[in-house]
Amino acid sequence: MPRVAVLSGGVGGARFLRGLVAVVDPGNVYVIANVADDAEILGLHVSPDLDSILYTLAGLADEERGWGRADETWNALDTVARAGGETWFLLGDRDIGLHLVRTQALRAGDPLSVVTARLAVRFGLRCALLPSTDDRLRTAIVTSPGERLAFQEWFVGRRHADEVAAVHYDGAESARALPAALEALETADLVVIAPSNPFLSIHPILAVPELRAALERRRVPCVAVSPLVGGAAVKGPAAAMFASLAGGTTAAHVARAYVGVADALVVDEADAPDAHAVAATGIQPIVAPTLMRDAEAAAALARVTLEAAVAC
Ligand code: FO1
Repeated sequence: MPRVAVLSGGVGGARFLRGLVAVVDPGNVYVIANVADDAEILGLHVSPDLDSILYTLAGLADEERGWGRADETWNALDTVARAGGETWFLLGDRDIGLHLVRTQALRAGDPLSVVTARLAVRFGLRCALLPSTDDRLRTAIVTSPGERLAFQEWFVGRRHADEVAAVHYDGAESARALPAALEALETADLVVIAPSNPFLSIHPILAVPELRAALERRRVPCVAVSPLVGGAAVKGPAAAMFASLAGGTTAAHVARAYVGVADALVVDEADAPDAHAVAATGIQPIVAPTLMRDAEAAAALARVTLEAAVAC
């Protein structure tokens, strides 16, 4: 069984991981997750990408909303509203329980990776869930008029409506990679970049110098999966960000976001006409259905990704 290290953001990455752990031994899967979306909301430390992965792999995610728990209730938030607190970022009752435990542990001095490992065990995960760093790393968005916003202020507060002129990863330069994440990259038989937004989920991981260096000196294949289908995002602002930051939304634009780190890019059948342009970037195109409509489709995509590595 191959050891697989996966760089992942939230919802798209989580769905891909559900497929992956169905086709390889979860004990051989090491998820290196984005933490640059993390935010302090109502005094609680929220880690959206870690939690999307945790909830999805535990079978507890709200599939339709794409974040938070299924069967959620909002009593705590109703009380927050009544008490005059901030309610722009929706925290459900079930979700809050997790943030309470995480926040208490962080305040007591536990690193995020230690808390996350404990939560992963408690929620029955069999793969390793590794924050990319234990240090403070935060995405900031510069909008086209030049306004600088904290990530969640732009994403949730403004519903990612403002055009993005630049993205900053505050703290990345001095952030130390999580040693277990480095080890996962160094001992993997294969590295996968999940179908996540490169600008919001994958580049903040690669902005940690030790992680980028580990990926650049790897001797094993790295296969990325495109988050765009026919130039559009399945969910979220990826296509709009490719348009404003990379000048287009074709599969070749996605490939260019991964030059130097990926050997192959899995693109959707809708993007087959762009395969030559992907190849021209030096990254091998692999054409396959990439929409993860259900668990079977996600498992099939994981299989294609593993097979692509053999062909690299
Ligand atoms: N996304 C929203 O669009 N609105 C919300 O109110 C919201 C609340 C929320 C609470 C907990 C959590 O883990 C995630 C939440 N998200 C919400 C999603 C999240 O902020 C974004 O999807 C990611 O950060 C982008 O990857």
